[in-house]
Amino acid sequence: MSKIAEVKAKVEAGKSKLVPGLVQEALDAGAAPSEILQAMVDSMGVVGDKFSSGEIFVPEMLIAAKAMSKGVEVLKPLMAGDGSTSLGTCVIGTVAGDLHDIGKNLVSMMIESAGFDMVDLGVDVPADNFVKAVNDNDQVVLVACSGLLTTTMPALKEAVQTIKTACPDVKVIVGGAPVTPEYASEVGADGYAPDAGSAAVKAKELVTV
Ligand code: B1M
Repeated sequence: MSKIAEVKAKVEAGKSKLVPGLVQEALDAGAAPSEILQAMVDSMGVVGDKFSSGEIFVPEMLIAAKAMSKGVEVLKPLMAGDGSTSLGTCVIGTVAGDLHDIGKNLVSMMIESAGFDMVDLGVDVPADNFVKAVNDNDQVVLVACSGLLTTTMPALKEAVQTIKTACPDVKVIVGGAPVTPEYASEVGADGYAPDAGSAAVKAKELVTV
């Protein structure tokens, strides 16, 4: 089994203690950080499918997510930008009622690497807290809202509308598996991205045009 295949298998199995070492071994064997990251994202897809089919339950999903987060910690320094320029501050969070943070953390990492200073509000963030963070921090030019559940799409809409009403000069970007470009524009977001890499590209585009 290749090192990357081992990383993928151990993330799926939720082996938090083994994953960081295996990620390092995959790097030492010459694998690109993006390749290892994609393998771990694929693992979460497998975990989600197993959950949907009733093969595993919430605790197994949770330990797989923890294992992936441990692996991402090893990759983070290799994917972050050099911090030499700043495009301004980006406030990021997962919307109210939603506890999923892996995708949000990857998006945060990539937007940071594009040249933003990040203020991460975590998960389950009420709409007003995004506004408070815009007002409490210097040079906030962008707010990034993540949502992973179809049931929290109304919270995403409320977040975007609350932010745009209170802070009309700040751009808002949204994303997450159930979010579509149509939904993003319907709720009044300035931008949408399907994944972390394109979120960084879109973020830069939104504040530099
Ligand atoms: Co949950 N969960 N979960 N879960 N979970 C999903 C999302 C689900 C699809 C699983 C399934 O049924 N197949 C399903 C949602 C169904 C739906 O609404 N359509 C689901 C469910 C139902 C639930 C619960 C309701 C289960 C229950 O309790 N019965 C519950 C809800 C809790 C809550 O939030 N209130 C729940 C709980 C959990 C855990 C806590 C156990 C755990 C999360 C732990 C954590 O995040 N720290 C968990 C996990 C791990 C998953 C799956 C397996 C993996 C999610 C993940 O991290 N994916 C997930 C199944 C799946 O995704 N296939 C599932 C990897 C990550 C890199 O992808 O987050 O999509 P993703 O992020 C991508 C893009 O979406 C995008 O870029 C990212 C990277 O490229 N993106 C953005 C994300 N945010 C963006 C923002 C942007 C732009 C792009 O701009 C701002």
